[in-house]
Amino acid sequence: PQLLEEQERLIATLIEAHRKTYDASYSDFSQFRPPKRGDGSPECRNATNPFLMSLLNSDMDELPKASASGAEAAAGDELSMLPHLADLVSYSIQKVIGFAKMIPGFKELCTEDQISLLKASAIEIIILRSNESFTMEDNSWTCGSNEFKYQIGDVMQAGHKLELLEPLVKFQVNMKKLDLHEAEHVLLMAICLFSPDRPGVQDRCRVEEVQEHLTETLRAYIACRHPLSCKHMLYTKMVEKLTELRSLNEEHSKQYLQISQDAVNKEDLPPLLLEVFGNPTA
Ligand code: 0VQ
Repeated sequence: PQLLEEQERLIATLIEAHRKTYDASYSDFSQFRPPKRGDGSPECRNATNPFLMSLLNSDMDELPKASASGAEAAAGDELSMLPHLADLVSYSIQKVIGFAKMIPGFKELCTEDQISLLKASAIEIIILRSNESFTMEDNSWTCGSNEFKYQIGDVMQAGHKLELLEPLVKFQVNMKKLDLHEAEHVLLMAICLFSPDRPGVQDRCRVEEVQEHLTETLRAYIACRHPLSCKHMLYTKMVEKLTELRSLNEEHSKQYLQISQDAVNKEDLPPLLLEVFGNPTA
């Protein structure tokens, strides 16, 4: 197969849409509430035994007052990265919405279907687009300075657990290894968005039509643009990534529900996040 002129235009539109909505200088990140990382102090590392810690570290043989010990500081460190990461994800959702609106066929859907597709795919598209900042050098998402370098431990300090983070990092590494062209990267995000089997979608046929057009364009692109040596099975591997994203999405939903219930400061979660991922107190 060869790339039709119309498919070339579609790819150009998607690349343009992504460039307009993904700022690779990450200059907006300083506007989010600041990241707060554990200070690495003994109290912090041993947050589960603050009283034992303080007795072992002093000559006194009396229990310290709860407020004077590391108990509160340590407890206060829980979910310390949540405000920053919640702002980053809320910002990312806004960018994903901007990207979606520029995909041919999205605006033609009714608003209800647009909402259903975005709600269901937002975290998956965020996981995909975040691969651009992910580096296999130290398995981190590096978004400029050290302040905006995110490692597993940072996402754990937002309340997430290894059940999500371990497969998430594996996913990022395997995505990186696919070494996708920008055209393939943006097509995969668009294909992910136009999944007809998401909950609540009314006009499944319209969504499926657009998705098939996107997948046909991806197959044609790989067939004629990707070097012979590495296009072997690439399309299949990309489709497998969509399956992995579903399971990451499911685990994220579970952990997000727990985080949103644990969060003492309800302001930690911006309104857009509550609308997209759910508001347990609503
Ligand atoms: C940071 C997005 C982009 C870039 C870097 C994100 C990064 C996740 C899923 C584990 C964040 C989840 C956050 C929340 O669950 C909570 F509550 F913890 F804050 C939220 F907000 F959803 F509710 C990164 C984080 C996550 C997924 C992938 C990557 C690292 C820059 O490329 C770009 O949009």
